[in-house]
Amino acid sequence: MDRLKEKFKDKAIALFTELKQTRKEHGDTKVGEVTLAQMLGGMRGVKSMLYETSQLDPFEGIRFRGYSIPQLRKMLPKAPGCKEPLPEGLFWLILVDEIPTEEDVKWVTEQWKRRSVVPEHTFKVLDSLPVDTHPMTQFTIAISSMQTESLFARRYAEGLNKSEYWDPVYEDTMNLIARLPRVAAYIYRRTYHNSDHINPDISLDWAGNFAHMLGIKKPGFKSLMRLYLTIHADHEGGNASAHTTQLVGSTLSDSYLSLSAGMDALAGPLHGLANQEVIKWVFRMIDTLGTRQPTKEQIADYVHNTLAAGKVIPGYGHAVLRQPDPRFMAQKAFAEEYIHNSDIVEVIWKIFEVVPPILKDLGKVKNPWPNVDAHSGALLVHYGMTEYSFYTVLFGVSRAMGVLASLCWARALGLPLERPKSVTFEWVKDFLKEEKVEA
Ligand code: HAX
Repeated sequence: MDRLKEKFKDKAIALFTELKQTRKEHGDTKVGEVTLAQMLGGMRGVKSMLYETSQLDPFEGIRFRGYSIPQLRKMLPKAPGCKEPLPEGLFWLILVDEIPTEEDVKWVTEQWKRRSVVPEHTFKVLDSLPVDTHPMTQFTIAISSMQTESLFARRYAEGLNKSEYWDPVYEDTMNLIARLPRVAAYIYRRTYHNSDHINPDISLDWAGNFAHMLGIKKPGFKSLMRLYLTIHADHEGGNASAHTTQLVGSTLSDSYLSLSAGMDALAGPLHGLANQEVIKWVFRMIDTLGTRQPTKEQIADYVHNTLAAGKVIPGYGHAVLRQPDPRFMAQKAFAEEYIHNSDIVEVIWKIFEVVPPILKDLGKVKNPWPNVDAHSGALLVHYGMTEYSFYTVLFGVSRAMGVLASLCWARALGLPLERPKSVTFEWVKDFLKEEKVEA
């Protein structure tokens, strides 16, 4: 058994035992009340999932196993000559709740290299799709197509003891994460670069090699990818991509099918697709105004027009956060350090000054601040990746680490099939009339 798996097994057995005992002793304890507003309002704040790898505070933002993004930018091991953390280290941390050593991270890099061979039929499946198929659609199809390799599906069909479910889920997870950069780079090169594919560079780390296969050569892009893939990985369990992965996984669908479903959720414009929507909106604004250096007044007018047209301002607002997203702030800090005199970055920073007061004035927006997606596109444009329909795939490659590490935990803890109760509006009206609890 490999060292990460051994460590995971020890921690999982301990937590499984404790969880079982806690449920036995405190199973009837209430952890919250569900109001009608929550039921009709997308279940905001309803505590109904166990999710180990990260937790979101409305004001502090995300903590991965208790560590904030600024802490992790300092503490996680780095590639030689790079100041940004290696995503391999984040994966180790969220899976086994320990800050990895340099040696641990090198080990993950090596493992993912060894496991990175994509089945030939996945490339054939991709090549059979119209080249203008949205990259997120190509991505989910590619992930599903690799399901032929699922060890969990094979071992389950052979008759697997449920105490061992976590083991092939771990193997599928490691294999799948290892292969995603190659799959994503293949989609990028076939869609925008006439299928002029670039072979992997096995001397590089996971994110560095991904940057290399994408073919973006501007210095600093590898550093950006390391940061980008670290900070997008996880955002506790209730967000749509994490929750979908967990829900589908709870049926004992394997890592491939669960992740593919999670990526379908990420592809919605209120979730991960917002990163493409932001830059699309900014490009349109620049075109409409006829300048790459709009004034704050011009931006404010454009924002008012967008709202008047019944649209949202992409990249602003959040279902949980009530402060500027620390993932936005980390990208801003990166730009302040490495990017100077970029019109597109300057526009993003002006929008950051202009939009919050306007959204606050609407009186209904609970969080007027930018989220992760408000900044990422400008960084990518700066390094030369202007094909914004691809941006959510980058998010997806990163998000796979969080949701799949959590899937390992879900199987190790024996979490059951998810099956909440739904009611009809007729039931709601009867309930309110009689204030009677459903039998
Ligand atoms: N622009 C305009 N109106 C907004 C808004 C925005 N950015 N954010 C919220 N609102 C509106 C809502 O549409 C809602 O209006 P109605 O009552 O008329 O329906 C009202 O304000 C209250 O919404 P809320 O409670 O503040 O926000 P929700 O929890 O319902 O929704 C969203 C959270 C992220 C979906 C929302 O803020 C939004 O649509 N933002 C723009 C899209 C976006 O950036 N999505 C990415 C979010 C982060 C993420 O998942 N990244 O992957």
